[in-house]
Amino acid sequence: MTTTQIFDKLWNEYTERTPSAQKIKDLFTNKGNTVYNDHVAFRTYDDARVNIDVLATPFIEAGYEECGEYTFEAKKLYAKHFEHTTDKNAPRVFISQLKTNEFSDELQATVKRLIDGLSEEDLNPAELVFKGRLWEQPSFEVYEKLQAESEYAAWLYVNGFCSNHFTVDVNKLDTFDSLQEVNEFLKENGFKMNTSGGEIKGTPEQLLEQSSVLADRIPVAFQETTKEITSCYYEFAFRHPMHNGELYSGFIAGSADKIFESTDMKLQ
Ligand code: OOG
Ligand code: NI
Repeated sequence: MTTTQIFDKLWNEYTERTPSAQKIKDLFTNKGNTVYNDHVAFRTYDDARVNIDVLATPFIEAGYEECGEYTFEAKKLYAKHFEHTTDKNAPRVFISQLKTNEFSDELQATVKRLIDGLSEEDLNPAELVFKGRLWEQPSFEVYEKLQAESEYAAWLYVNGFCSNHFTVDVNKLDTFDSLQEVNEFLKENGFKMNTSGGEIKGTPEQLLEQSSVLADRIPVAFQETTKEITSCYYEFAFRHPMHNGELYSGFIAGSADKIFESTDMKLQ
């Protein structure tokens, strides 16, 4: 698949789960902007059958390479970011994984059981990012046990493999000059921002400023009952130039740590 085909398919699936993202994109477009993506993100468990490197397969095949790695001690996560080697307009890709062996035996057994239940076809690396939840209809009891240890683990149990967020490249918006302006516009239009660690994560000195809306909530049919659970969210990024004049292209672990919380049920 070409880069365009990959991101078109991902966007279609993402906006079905995240109606707010399409609404926000339309608001920008109606004001005369063309919306470009800064990056798209994915989550996974660190099991060798589905880890970051496996999820990265379609991107590597389309010409991406690994560019940076990040560790999140408290949340027990590890992440890598990828960039296209030649197409500078292709969005960056950010993939994180849960360090399962730092959690309870029960959590580790649950994750192993879910992945053991998948077929070879389910596990096709070229397709995994498009597949969503591949395992059992979720159990609310299992969900709550995972959530007690990790919001990320519980979110992934329900939502599966999918683009967790797209990110608007604020530098390329014609009618906005700063992330502050974007945030005010979103709030005027009734969207709720993730305020964990402040509405804007990162500073001009860190060369990357980021904000995000809280994740949408969608009804999930658990085995026991139907509940509204967070799906995905939309992020906004403004990059500053480095000494050589080029825009900074990496991520900031301290900011990312708070952006992850956009899907936390506790913030809703
Ligand atoms: C990823 C959170 C981090 C960023 O841009 O720093 C991130 C996630 O929520 O899966 O996207
Ligand atoms: Ni992001």
